[in-house]
Amino acid sequence: AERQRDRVDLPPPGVDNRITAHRLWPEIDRISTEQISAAFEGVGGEIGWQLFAEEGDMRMYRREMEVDGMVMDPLKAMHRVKGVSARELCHYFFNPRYRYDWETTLETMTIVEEVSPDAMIFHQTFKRVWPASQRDALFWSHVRAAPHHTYAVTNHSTTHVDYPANTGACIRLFVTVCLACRTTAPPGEAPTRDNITTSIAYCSTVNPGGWAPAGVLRAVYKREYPKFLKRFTQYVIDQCQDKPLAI
Ligand code: 6CM
Repeated sequence: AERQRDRVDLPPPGVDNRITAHRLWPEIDRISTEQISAAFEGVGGEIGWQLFAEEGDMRMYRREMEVDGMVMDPLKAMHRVKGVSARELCHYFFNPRYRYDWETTLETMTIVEEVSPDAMIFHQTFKRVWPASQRDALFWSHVRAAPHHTYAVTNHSTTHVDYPANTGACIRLFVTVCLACRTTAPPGEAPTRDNITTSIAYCSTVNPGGWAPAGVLRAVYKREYPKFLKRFTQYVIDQCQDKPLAI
């Protein structure tokens, strides 16, 4: 039954042209569109992107950026995985049921609101990193299909009356994340687990929201982002192994 449920709430195939009336929808739509088109732009010719992690097909770049002494380094990662589809990767990234399985920086996660079947608002607290204060985040998350076997999840900070910032022990951080995935099969062949490759573009910009030592923050990112992307992709490969391909 669990396996069956997994299948039915995969993101819908094809482009979703549904109109929603939620107050956040225009922003969700606009930022998701921007993030998805930026995600697949290369880093090669652009100035300022430095490669900081490389392992197998995974490459991670960052651009050092500080605003008022706070680290805001944009991060961009490219990866390729075989045997799992864009739709499957986005399903496991979006669906909160799996988040504790692969997200190791997480302390707590609460579903604040279900905007629609493909959009939710989450409150999360992260594990504290010495000597900085603990952080939390409140963000909407939206999964969508795009042409050419592309699926993407965009997460972006928002506000909610029930979750005011900086009232407890946590400092509120601000995040914009996009996981964009595109699946290809060899020309003329029908896609199967044995012949598909999915290209992943993961972009993240985190504003720590308050003082945090730059050196510590950069060290945390350098260690945690590669760990996240390797662990997450392996998790999806393991989860999908004995399931029919969802393309
Ligand atoms: O994208 C990732 N996860 C998503 C689902 O949880 C979501 C999360 C975004 C938050 C990213 C913030 C991470 C910062 C964690 C450490 C905070 C400590 C502050 C330290 C001060 C010195 O989009 C995967 C995120 C992987 C992060 C490494």
